[in-house]
Amino acid sequence: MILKKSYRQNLKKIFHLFLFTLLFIPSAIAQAQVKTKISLLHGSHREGKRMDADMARWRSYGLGQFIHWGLYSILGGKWNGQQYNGAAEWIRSWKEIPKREYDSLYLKFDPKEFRPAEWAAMAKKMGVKYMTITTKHHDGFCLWQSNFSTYTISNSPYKNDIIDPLIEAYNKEGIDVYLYYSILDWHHPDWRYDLKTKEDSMAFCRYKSFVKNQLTELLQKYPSVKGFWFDGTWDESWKKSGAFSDSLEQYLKKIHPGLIIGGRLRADDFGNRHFDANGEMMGDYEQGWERKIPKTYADVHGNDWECVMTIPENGWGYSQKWMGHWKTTNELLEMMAQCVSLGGNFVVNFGPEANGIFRPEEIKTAREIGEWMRQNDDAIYNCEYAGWEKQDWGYFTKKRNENKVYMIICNIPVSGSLKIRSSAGIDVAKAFLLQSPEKLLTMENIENGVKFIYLPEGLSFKKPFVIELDIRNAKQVTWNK
Ligand code: FHN
Repeated sequence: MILKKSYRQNLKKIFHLFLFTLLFIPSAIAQAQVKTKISLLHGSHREGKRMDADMARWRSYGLGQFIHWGLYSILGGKWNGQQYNGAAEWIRSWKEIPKREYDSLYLKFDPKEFRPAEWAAMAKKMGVKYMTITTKHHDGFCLWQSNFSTYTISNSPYKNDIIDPLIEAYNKEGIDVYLYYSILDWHHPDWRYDLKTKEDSMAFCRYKSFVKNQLTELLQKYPSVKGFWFDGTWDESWKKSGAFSDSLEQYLKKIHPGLIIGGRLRADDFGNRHFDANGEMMGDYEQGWERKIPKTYADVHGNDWECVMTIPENGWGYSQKWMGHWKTTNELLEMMAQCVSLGGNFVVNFGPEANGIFRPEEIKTAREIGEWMRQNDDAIYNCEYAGWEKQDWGYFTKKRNENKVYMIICNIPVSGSLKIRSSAGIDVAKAFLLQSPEKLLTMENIENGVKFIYLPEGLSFKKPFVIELDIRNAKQVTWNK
């Protein structure tokens, strides 16, 4: 009986030990794993955001313009009467089109209607603060007179540099210019998708020198550019070139202080892109938000970020036929509000025709966004995440370093009152429609920072509209990992 009791006690002890192991060891291992950083030579080199003046300027833009223009614009998504179903600028990769024929299109590139000053004036009226132009897309054709390639605008019937007058015109309007550059190059003989042989590695080595030469040339020719927008960095050859991409970024920033480069350029020691093996962002801002927008602030990990958006469903270069759903101006305005409310910039893409003319739908979109911006840009420029709980009527933005929060309203509740819940300790002194600052809106305190703001009776609206809240004790939102 005694033996039996101690046996039972032992069994109990073993069971408790087993339970303890089951419950605590995995979490202890997980904790240890979280804390152990993988040692990387070519991972992220910075903790937190870049805090210099150039980056502060980038952060304040709110709205940008992307332009995809090149040889693909001549075809507009059609070859031999057949419609290509992919993005128009990818048509060269379509099996139907003989590569030699696509690569001869430069002999037809002659944009007689290209008026850089008109492009810049349209962008200015739209309210954009920065513009990114494709200097070389995946097809390899260069819109500038590069000394490192013969596949350039110099050998087209047009002959003249596209990039130089464009930068001049945009800068004249006070708009910063960024240069898109595709690492992937379908035309260059030394481009490789992967490095499987010694020959591949030698060719790709030459290709990397070519890239470095071209980028140096771009910075020397156009010293006012603010940054590069890299693309086409997903192939194995580039992912295996982490050390090179790291040294390239450092070199470019050394020869052009203040230069801004997003997270798409680099690969780490293991070929990870955007974020290194420790989950840290590489580059100056998150560049993964293409045709999608984060839903919450947690989705952007406290990083700077930008969203690039097409007006049609997909397709960046000119397409004779726009496919899928075309976003209305109101949809784009709401997307911009969402981006700025989460601390990001919103960039709308344009794909002009090969002759240099924008399609009517794009001209209309630019005009309508501009009309809205002229009345409401206070809620967009130099604004950030407010840190307030999102409500169904729309989005909060907050002016950086000021006691101003904006409500960008996209849906009015049937009650006609808008609920807000400010962060703890913040008081709302007054609320008014941005369009009529003299008429204060009635507010009702409910509980714990919850308020209702009553809209004037009979208010009707066809576009998002803005309420400004003048607040006390504004706080800077900080991100804790
Ligand atoms: O393949 C390209 C595409 O053509 C376009 O340039 C977009 C713009 O963000 N980037 C690539 C896909 O990520």
